[in-house]
Amino acid sequence: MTLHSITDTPQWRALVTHAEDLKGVHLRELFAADPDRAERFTLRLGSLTIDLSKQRITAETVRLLIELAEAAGLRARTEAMFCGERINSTEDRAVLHTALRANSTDRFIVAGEDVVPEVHAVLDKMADFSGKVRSGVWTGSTGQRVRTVVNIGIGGSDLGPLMAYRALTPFVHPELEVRFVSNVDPAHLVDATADLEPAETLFIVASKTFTTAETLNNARNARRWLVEGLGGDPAAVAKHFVALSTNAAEVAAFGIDTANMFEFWDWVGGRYSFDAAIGLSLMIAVGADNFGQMLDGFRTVDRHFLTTDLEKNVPVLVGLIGVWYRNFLDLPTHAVLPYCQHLDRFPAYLQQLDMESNGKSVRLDGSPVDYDTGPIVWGEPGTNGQHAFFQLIHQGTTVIPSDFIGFLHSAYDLPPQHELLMANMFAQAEALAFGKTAEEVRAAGVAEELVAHRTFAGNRPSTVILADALTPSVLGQLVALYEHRVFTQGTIWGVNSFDQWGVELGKALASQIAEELTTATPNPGRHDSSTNALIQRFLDR
Ligand code: G6Q
Repeated sequence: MTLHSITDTPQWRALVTHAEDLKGVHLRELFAADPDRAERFTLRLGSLTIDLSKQRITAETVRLLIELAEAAGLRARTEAMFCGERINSTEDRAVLHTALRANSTDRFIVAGEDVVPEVHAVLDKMADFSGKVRSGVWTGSTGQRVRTVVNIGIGGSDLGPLMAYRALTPFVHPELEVRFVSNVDPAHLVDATADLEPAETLFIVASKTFTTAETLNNARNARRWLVEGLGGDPAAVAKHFVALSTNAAEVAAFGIDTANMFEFWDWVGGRYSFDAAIGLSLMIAVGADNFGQMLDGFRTVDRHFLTTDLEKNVPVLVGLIGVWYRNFLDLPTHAVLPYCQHLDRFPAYLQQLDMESNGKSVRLDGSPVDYDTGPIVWGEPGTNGQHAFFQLIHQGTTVIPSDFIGFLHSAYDLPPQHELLMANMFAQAEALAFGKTAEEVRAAGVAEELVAHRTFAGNRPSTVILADALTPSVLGQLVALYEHRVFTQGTIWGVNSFDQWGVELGKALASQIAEELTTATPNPGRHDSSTNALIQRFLDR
């Protein structure tokens, strides 16, 4: 049975009409018409304050978007996710990353079994191991304590822990460092280990499937580096390698004792997995208490998302505003601009979360969509971006809805730099929304021939997210907010946000050519003339 397209619904059509009405309306007019606009469109969720007032929306826009969400069955699909239904239909899996941050009294059922006890058993095992590494009780094969942890993983087994480790830098154990190796480019592993002592190094091989070529190749070469560096005894591996995986057989085949394996489950997607075992490097760095506070932050937002009316539901509202821009105002990209150096990898993390989840062209039943789906997500921390691509955000021909994320307090006391940072953030959001008219430019005494160049149209929308400080809990809240935003949008678009066949394709594609390159036996019958020439050029090197 082919599903009706969401574009056929009266709710969608009402939004098309509404967009026509609102297209010519400037944020200057919306603010002038409603002195309470900032208050009206500012929401609170846990420790987060979310100011949506500089979005190109009215109360009517929100009302119509919520009707669309209801027509798309958002409430029912949310409940289905939390109830452990197999909503990842193309892989026939439940989607229960929310169970990873459950309280021990919560129940999350997969195939008739409550998974919370298992989740807590793994968290306890992680806490025990992390504590031993942090205190020096866990030593390497020569009895020396671990100084550096190297996480070897890619995609979902890299971006989450890497982003969170950097975000929580002030919470990291002063005598420990975590490095992340993901790329199969030998430079990544070689550079990351160049100045390390094998005796003081712990490798964490993070791979849900334990079959990912990049990770296994890096892990094999890391093992060689370790064993050679420790006098050639392979027994050293047991004290220097642990695994994070769902695949015990492959972990054992690699030579890691499964007693040193931290398990997760097929109902956790890679990009949703750093609050489970994939976060082990993070837990070692910041300790189990901070990790637990991060999980509390996630849970705060999960509960809000599951139980709050759509009208006041923050992930739902920010998700719907994204749909509004993508489908009704035809804006193809979304920028995430943290004014916080510790969130420097947050945009990259969100790129995977969002683009891998909603970068889809068919609906759940396999029929093609007749509307746009996931936007291009990108960004960099401010103020750096201001000196680079912000020019296009201010004056380019593509309007880019942006999220500004900032904190009232810095982790470091270095006056007046934090004030300056935040002043920039507030000023950017203000300038994007209100712009500068030609009259204002002239009034400032600008020469007539420069007036057009120095005029800013404004009406460029943004969300401002503020929190007191970037604590573990706040980080969990932020990530969960974006996770459920992505879910909301995927539900409106009727796509499966939990598969990634494009990634699987990438994994398969390279293997044929890799064989030709490593064995120096080209197989021209397999490829086009361009690919054959490239392969030959490589083999002739
Ligand atoms: C995430 C994706 C993908 C995956 C990597 C690594 O949702 O599935 O990014 O995380 O391809 O896979 P493994 O963890 O299995 O090595």
